[in-house]
Amino acid sequence: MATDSIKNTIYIKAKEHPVNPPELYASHLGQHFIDKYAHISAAHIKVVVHRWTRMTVDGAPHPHSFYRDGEEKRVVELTATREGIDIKSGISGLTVLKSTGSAFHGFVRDEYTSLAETWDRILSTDVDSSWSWKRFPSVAAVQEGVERFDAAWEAARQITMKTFANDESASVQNTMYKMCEQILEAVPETEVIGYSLPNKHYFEIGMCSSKNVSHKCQALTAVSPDLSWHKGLQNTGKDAEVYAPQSGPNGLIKCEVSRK
Ligand code: AZA
Repeated sequence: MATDSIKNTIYIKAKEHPVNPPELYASHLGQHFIDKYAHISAAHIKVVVHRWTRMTVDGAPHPHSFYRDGEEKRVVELTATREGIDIKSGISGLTVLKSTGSAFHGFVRDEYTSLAETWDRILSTDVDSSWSWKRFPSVAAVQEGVERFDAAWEAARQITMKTFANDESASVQNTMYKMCEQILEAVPETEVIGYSLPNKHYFEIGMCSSKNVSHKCQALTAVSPDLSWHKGLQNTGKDAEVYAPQSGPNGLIKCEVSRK
């Protein structure tokens, strides 16, 4: 098919069908290609929903004005075939940070290890989360009980934020596993939950002058110099108040948890 015809089809189907929830719109679109063209065996659809939140003006919701309240997206990836419709829903780009309640210790230490153990650190990431649904036999099956999609998105978002905030995190791995378990429990029609979380580090300025000097730390002194040279300023451990966000490389931690 010409991509131009595909583009036209996307517009026309958006006019003919509701675009919310995105899972239903993607199903209509995907099924169309399978039904209409005998030579097409699979249609892959990706829908990205941006945030537009209604403005509050003079204390009242404005009738026609909106703002982009963050770069978080709601994402649907769908494959339609003659065997059925496979849907993966998700969230991407939800940036979160907690200032304490996160540790990382007890990991393998050997001649390749330079990372100091920590019992208290800043934890920050850009959440990329997905939940894959059991196969739907038809668009009608997607349509029936269609409110499941918004409910699952709300639940996944709430579970992600509540667990991130309240968990005394032993590691990114442990916290993300807890999120997956809860989404599987909350949304019975899902089969696989996935997270992909970059570990966005914020280091105390001065940590390289503390007793736990690591090779990695020494390499970062250009970015995070000790502040004690200035009138003996202390900024490590209990005195830490000023932190420097680190650029890459950093860990990208992924998991998938399924029922089986
Ligand atoms: N998991 C964490 O939570 N923090 C880390 C890791 C890890 O695998 N590696 N460095 N810091």
